[in-house]
Formats: sequence, structure tokens, C-alpha cells
Amino acid sequence: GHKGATLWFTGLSGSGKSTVAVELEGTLHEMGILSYRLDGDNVRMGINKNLGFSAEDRTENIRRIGEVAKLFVDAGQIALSSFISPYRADRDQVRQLHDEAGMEFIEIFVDCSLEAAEERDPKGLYKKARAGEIKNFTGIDDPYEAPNNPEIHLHSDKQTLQEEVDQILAVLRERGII
Ligand code: GGZ
Repeated sequence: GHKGATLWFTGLSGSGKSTVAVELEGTLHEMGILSYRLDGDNVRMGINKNLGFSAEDRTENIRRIGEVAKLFVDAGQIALSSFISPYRADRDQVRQLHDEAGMEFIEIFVDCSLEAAEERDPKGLYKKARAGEIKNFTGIDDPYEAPNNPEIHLHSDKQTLQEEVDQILAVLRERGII
């Protein structure tokens, strides 16, 4: 069996949050464990489509995602949440809501140098941000506050995907989540 939990991936655009969440989802599925991935494609397109990238909107984005993640935990699932979530206070607020409900919250810092993320630039967004075509782009002209004490610290510019997944699985086992 397994326990519900929220795994909260945080990191720059292009850091590999979604890539590792997708890989982990596949591994959990093979183990017969239900998980649900929350990301920009299913959240910013739907429930949060009225939100942009101002500090206020990012805070509200994260608040709503935190509440949705809690619903999945309530249903006994593992919520895999991949959003930049650049503000420490916003992530801490989601953590606190989980703590108050007696729910597991695992913060996973997908650490990647800006240089490496910008080099990948899968959607060409860094290029646009550098050209001034996108304003308030995280890491360029908008802040990213790295976690001080994440449960899991990945280095996606130095580790393989499999190493990252194994590191997460080890912590989930240690905590009796899987
Ligand atoms: C950062 C932006 C921006 C700005 C659009 N800043 O690589 P992506 O495309 O898929 O990841 C980024 C995504 C960030 O949305 P989040 O919901 O994760 O952000 S937050 O947690 O801060 O609310 C990027 C794209 O949206 N994007 N404009 N200005 N990323």
C-alpha cells in the first residue's frame, strides 16, 4: 500500500521539473501506485486560466494548486506538482496547510543553473525574455527564491533522470509513503 502525499517540484523554467515528474509518475504507475501530475498544461489552461505572471497572480496560482493537491492527498493519491513556485513564502504556506491537515508535503528543489536552463530553452522563452519580448521572466527580470531546506535537492544539470527518480523513491520509502 501507500500513503497520500504531495510532492512539490520547484525550480526555474527549463530546470526539468516536469521531465522528472513524468518519469516518476511512470515508475509509480508500474509499482501500482496512483499519482496525478499537476502542471501548467492542466492547471494554467483550466482552473487558473485567469492568472498571469505578476507576483500576485503567481501567489494565487500556487495557493490554488496547493489546495487542489490536498484534494488528491485526501483521495489517497500522490500529487506531483510542477510549477516554478518562485516565492518561498508561497511554498511555505502550502506546506503549512498540509501540516495542519496532517498531510505529507515533500519539497523537491530541481536545482539547475540559469546557464543550463537557458541553454536548453525548449520553448525559446529565455531568448524572448532576453530580447525584452517577455517581461517578468523568472531568472531574467523576476526573482526565484531557492528553498533553504528542501526534503530533496536534485541537481538536474549534473544528475541523470534515473538518478533523480531513484533519489526521490528512496525518500518516499524512508518516509513510508510507498
Ligand atoms: C516564468 C513563464 C513566464 C514568466 C510564461 N516567467 O518553461 P515553461 O514556460 O513551461 O515554464 C514556465 C511556465 C511557468 O508557469 P508556473 O505556473 O510554473 O509559474 S509560477 O509558479 O511562477 O506561477 C514558462 C511559462 O510558464 N512562462 N511567462 N514571465 N515562466
